[in-house]
Amino acid sequence: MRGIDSLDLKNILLQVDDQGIATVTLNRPEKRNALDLATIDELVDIFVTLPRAGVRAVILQAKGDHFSAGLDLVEHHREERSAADFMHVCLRWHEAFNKMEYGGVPIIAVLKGAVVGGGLELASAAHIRVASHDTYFGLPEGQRGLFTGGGATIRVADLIGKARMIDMMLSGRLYRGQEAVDVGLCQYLVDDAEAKAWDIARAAAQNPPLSNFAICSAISHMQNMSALDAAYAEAVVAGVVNTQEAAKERLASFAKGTAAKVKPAD
Ligand code: 1HE
Repeated sequence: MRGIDSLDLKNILLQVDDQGIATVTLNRPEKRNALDLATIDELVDIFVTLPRAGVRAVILQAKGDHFSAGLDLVEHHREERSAADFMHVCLRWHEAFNKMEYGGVPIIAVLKGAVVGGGLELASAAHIRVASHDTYFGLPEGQRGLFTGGGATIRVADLIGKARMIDMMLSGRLYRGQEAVDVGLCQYLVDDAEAKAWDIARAAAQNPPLSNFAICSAISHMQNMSALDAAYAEAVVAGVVNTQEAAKERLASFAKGTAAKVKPAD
């Protein structure tokens, strides 16, 4: 696929199958997939490239027992960054995560173990989060003498509300299990998160790419707009998507009565 083979990746593994489903695997398990700047650079490169390469869906996962321990604290300590340096680090994180959230390709995160700090910020940039029973979520920035810098004030607050986010940061509270689903940190809690993520990715990949593009970019953009502007933008997007060639056959089969009905299986 276009551009994928030329990517220079060291901390992340990337594969694309014959259905156009990409697997992006964080590969620093010995550092609990802590996010150093090189990894963030690789995420930027990957998520600039995948949508343009025609990928239909992405599985975001990690090697080892933990999804991600967040900011590479050892690198951060070693580099003795100035405020300006770290501001630029954060801007790079935002570049990566915005490319994910607004890129128009469904990203399904497979979560396990620690999903903490910047690891939760990364997971929050995916469109769907699937957790296993050992997954736990935290924002330990306060306890480390830090603050979120990878978009948690936007995305985590959006998922769980500001009161819960503030509580997590002040008290070090961790969420896991059904409670994590109930507060909105993940949408699925299953025994086999990878298998579930693949089921979702394969289902999403059946939708026309233009529909998925709208679902995985327009909704996020519209959340940033006034209701009036969002309604206008929605009409424009629907004008383009709902008249696409790829929808015609599906609509024809519905009109003939041969399309699948929208009903629970049992
Ligand atoms: C790391 C990191 C890291 C592990 N940066 N190297 N995030 C945190 O505060 C979470 C910090 N990490 C932990 O609490 C624990 O490591 C875990 C609970 C995730 C895993 O525990 P465990 O017992 O399996 O592993 P470990 O023995 O603690 O760590 C194994 C190695 O990974 C060790 O390196 P080694 O060279 O001594 O073997 C650790 O140093 C390394 N490691 N986590 C660097 N985070 C944009 S702003 C975002 C701000 C934040 O993300 S703050 C939250 C930071």
